[in-house]
Parts: sequence; C-alpha cells; structure tokens
Amino acid sequence: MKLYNYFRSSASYRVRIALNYKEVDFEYIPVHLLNDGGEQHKDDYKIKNPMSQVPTLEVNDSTQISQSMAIFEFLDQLFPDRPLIPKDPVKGAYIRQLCELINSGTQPLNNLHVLQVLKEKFGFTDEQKAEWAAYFHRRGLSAFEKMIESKAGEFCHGDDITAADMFLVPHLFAANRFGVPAEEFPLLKKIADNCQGIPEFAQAHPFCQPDTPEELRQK
Ligand SMILES: N[C@@H](CCC(=O)N[C@@H](CS)C(=O)NCC(=O)O)C(=O)O
Repeated sequence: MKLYNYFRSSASYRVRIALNYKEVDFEYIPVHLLNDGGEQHKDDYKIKNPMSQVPTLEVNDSTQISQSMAIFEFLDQLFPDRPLIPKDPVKGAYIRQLCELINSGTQPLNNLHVLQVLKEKFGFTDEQKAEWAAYFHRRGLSAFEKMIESKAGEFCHGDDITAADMFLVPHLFAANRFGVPAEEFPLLKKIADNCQGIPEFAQAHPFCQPDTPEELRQK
C-alpha cells in the first residue's frame, strides 16, 4: 500500500499510527501542503483525492481511500487482529464519538485551507486566524477531556489502545502549534505521554518522517 501524506498533517499522523499498529508495510509518498501552492491541488493528486487533502491510502491502482475514519474501518475489516474500534456496539460507539469529535467537530475548523480562506476571502489578520484556531482547538479538547473522564485509564478507553488515542495524540500535536499546549488538559496529556512510549506511536511522529525538514528532525 502507498500512503500519500505529509509529516505535519494530523490526519496523516493518525493513519501512520494505525498502519504501524496493524503492522502494515506501506510506501510513504510525501505530498507537500505548502510548496508550489500545495501539491494537494495538483491535477494528478486530485484524481486520487478530489478534496485536495491528505491522507490517501492507495491499496492498488483502482482503490484509493481518503478520510482517516474510512481508512481505520478498512484496516479493521482487512486485519481484524488488534481492533482499532471495539466490536462491542456500546464501546465502539464511544470510540467513534471521540474520533468524530476531533475528525468532524474540531480539525476541519482549523484546516489549512479554511485558515487560508479566512485570510484571503474574509480579511482575517494572522492574529485573528490564530485566535480562531486556538478557540476551536480548546473547545474540542475540553469536550474530549470531559467525555473520557469516567472511562479513561492508561488510555482513552481504560487500558486498551484504540482509535481514540490515535486521533487524540495527533490533535494535541496540532493544537500545540496553535498555542494550545497539552498541559491545559492534564488527563489528555497523561494519555498522550503514555502513547508516546509505544513504538507504533513514536515511529509515526511528525518529526521523524521521510519529509520532515532537517531543522525539525528528531536527533
Ligand atoms: N477528515 C479528513 C481530514 C483531512 C484533512 O483535513 N487533511 C488536511 C491535513 S491534516 C489537508 O490535507 N489539508 C490541505 C489543505 O487544507 O489544503 C481525514 O480524516 O482524512
């Protein structure tokens, strides 16, 4: 499989963790979101992903899957061992709800394209853009923390690693870039620290990918 992705993209980071967790070998194809107006907007990439976003998982010449949630469900169906989303309906709904809180309720508001449109079409200053992004990051992460309070253990779902942890860790990384440090959410920070000790998470970190710029690369 080929994963079209970008080192710093939180949705790409989610999928890298899941692929590592399922022990799937994949070819890393970088798509630079800023260079040359953004490689995600090039015609040859838009054939694979008409939304001009990463990640896209290419399974073969005729199967390209975008949307990290769809990729997670696909991986669980193809490789049922080590489920990302529990099969139990109630537990499964709890994990999907946490993933969607990030995937549809928080991350899209801070997406690169949204922030570019706010500036270019609606006249936001860089300061207003940063304020907007921080507001929505805080709103989502506060709700996420509330939602897991009574169920968390080492991870979001007791002591089991699930998709919720794989959505949370990249999102905290993204929020930090917008001036919202994980320290504001002690329970989330604890879980993220636990996750970072797991090789499948650590190997997916943005600072050790093939397209990580030299100045950010973890030594
Ligand atoms: N819901 C999508 C989100 C994909 C997404 O927003 N990707 C961002 C990077 S994290 C992107 O490609 N942005 C490019 C742009 O905004 O131009 C998923 O889960 O895959």
